[in-house]
Amino acid sequence: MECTNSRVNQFVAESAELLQPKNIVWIDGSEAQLEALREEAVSTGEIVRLNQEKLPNCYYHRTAVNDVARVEARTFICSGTKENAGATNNWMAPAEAYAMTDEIMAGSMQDHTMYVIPFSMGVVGSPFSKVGIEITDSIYVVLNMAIMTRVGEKVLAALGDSDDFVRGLHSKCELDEEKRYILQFPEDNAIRSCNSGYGGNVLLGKKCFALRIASYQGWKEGWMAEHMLILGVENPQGETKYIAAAFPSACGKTNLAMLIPPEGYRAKGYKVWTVGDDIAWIRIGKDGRFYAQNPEAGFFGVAPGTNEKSNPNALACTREGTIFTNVVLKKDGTVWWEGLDKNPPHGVENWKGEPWNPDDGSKGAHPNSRFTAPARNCPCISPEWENPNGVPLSAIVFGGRRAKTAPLVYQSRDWEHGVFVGSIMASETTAAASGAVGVVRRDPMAMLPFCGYNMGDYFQHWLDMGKKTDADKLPKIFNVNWFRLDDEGHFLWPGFGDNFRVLEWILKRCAGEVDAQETAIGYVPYAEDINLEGLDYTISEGHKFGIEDLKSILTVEAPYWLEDIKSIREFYAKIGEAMPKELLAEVEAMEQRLKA
Ligand code: OXD
Ligand code: MN
Repeated sequence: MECTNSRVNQFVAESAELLQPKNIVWIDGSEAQLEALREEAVSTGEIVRLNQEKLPNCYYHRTAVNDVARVEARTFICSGTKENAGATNNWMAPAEAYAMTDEIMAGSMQDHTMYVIPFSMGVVGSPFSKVGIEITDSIYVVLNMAIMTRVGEKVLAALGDSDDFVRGLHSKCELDEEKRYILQFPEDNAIRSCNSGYGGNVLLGKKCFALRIASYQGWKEGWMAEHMLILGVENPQGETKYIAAAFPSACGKTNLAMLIPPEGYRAKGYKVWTVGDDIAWIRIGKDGRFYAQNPEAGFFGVAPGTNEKSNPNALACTREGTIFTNVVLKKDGTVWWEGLDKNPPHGVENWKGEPWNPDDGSKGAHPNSRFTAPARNCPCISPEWENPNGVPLSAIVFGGRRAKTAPLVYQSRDWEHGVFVGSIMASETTAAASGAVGVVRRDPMAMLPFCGYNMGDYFQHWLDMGKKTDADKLPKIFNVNWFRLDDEGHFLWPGFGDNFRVLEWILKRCAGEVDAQETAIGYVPYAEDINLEGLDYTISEGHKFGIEDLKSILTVEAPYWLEDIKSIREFYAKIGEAMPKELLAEVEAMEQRLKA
C-alpha cells in the first residue's frame, strides 16, 4: 500500500525512528490482510478462535491482569498551559510529556511489527468525519480498530495531502502500570498511549480522539463532541425523531440506545432505532438544526449484565464478527459472563485464564469485560446511521444515578438553563444502592473524564452553540433519572423498555403536544401524561407500581436540592475563573426558586 501524504509518511518515519520496529505493516483494510493477522494472533495465543459454528468469525482475548480499565489518574491533557486543561483534568507540559514517553517508548518495538492504521471517525469522506493514524504493536488493537472505525486505503484516499489528521502512537511496552500513560495533545492533534493493552486506553479513535481531542477541535471549529448515545423513535405514522443522551459510565447507555418499546407500543407500530451508543459529534446543519453523527462503526460494550432480557439487541450484535475480552471462555469455544443466563458453566477458565467454577465465590468474567461488535450486526441499527450529514436532534437528554434528588424526568426552561442542567449532572456511588444517599460524583454532560480542555470553556462553548441558531431550531434539553429508590433501596421505576414511556413524553413536549408543571428546577410532567398502560412492575413484595408511585418520583424534593446546591457550588468553584457567569447566576436563581 502506498501513502503519498508526506505528513503521514513523516509521522510514520519519526515513529519508527523512536520505536525501532522489526518491520512496518500498513493496514489496507482488506479482509485478506485482517484474516492473515487473525491467523498470526491465533498462532501466538494473543487471541483465541472461538467456536466458528456457534460464533462465526468471533475471537477471544485476555488483557494483562493489571490492565483491565481506563486509568483516569494516568490520563493527561498536555496543552500549552495548565489553564487550558483546567482544574478537572490532569495536566502535563507537552515538552515534558513527549520527553518522558520518548524515553519510555524508545526501542519498544525492537522485536515487533509496527502496524500503521489509517482510520476514519465517521463515514469516510463525510464533512463530519475526521481522520487518524494509529501506530501500534498490537494485532488486537488492529482487529478492534477494524471493527470500531473505518480503516485502510480508502481513508488515506479521503485524507489526500491534508495535514488534518490525528497522530496516535501506541506501544504496549512492558504493560508496566507505573509507566502507563494516556496523553492527549489537543493543540498538536496528537495522542500517546503506552504500557497498556486495554481497549479504552489503546483504541485511540474512541475516548482519546473522538472525545478528548475532538471536544477541543469542536470548540475551535464550532461543533461539539459529546459522550452521548443517539437513538431514533419511529411513530406509527413512520416519522422518526432523534434524541441524543449523555449518562455517566455504567448508567445503561447501551441499553437505552437499543431499547425495545413495551408490547403495547410495538403493537401500535412504535420502534426505536440505534444510531450510536457512546459518542455523538454534533454540528449545526444548513437548516439551522443540530445534526448528530456517530463517529464509530462498532460497539465496545460491557458484557456482564447483558442478556436476552436486559438487551437482546446488544446480544444479537455479538453473534458474529465480535471480539470478546476478559469474559469466561467455555470448553465448547463459546463465552459466558455474569448475568448472561442462570447457567454458569463449570470447570472452565475465568478471565484470568485460571480454572474456575461458579461456586468459587469469585467472578468468572471481569466486571469491565467487553465485547467489540460491528454496529451493522445490530438488529435495530438505524437506516440513517451512516448518513454523512447525521440525524437532526429533537431533544438532548442528560441523566445520572440519583436515589432521591432528581425526578424521573424534567425539562429545562430554555437552552441556557439546559446547559446548566447538563453542567450539574451527577451520579451517586454504590452507597445509593442500599438506600442511603450515596457519595455524589459530579460528571457534567458525562464528560468529566473526556473533556480535552478547560471545563469552564466547555460550558461557555455549549452556551455559545445555543446562540448560533434560532431558539426554535435548538434541541429541547431534558434530564432523566431512572434510579429513584424507596427508603429500603428498591428501584421505584422499572427502567429498561419502560423508559420508552418517558421518551414518548419528551417527544410530545418537543412537539408542543403536552402541558407540564413549572417547578423550581424546570418543567415536570403531570403524572397523568405519562402513559402507564400495560406497565406491570412490582417495586417490592406486595407493592405494585401505580400512579401514586409515579407521582412520588415526579416530585421535586427541595431539601435534597438545597443540599445539592452546596456541592454544585463547590464544583463550580473548583473550575474557577473560566466558569461562565450565566451558570453561576443559574445556581442563584434555582436557589431562590427552591426557597420561595
Ligand atoms: C466507556 C466508558 O467505556 O464510558 O464507554 O467508560
Ligand atoms: Mn462511554
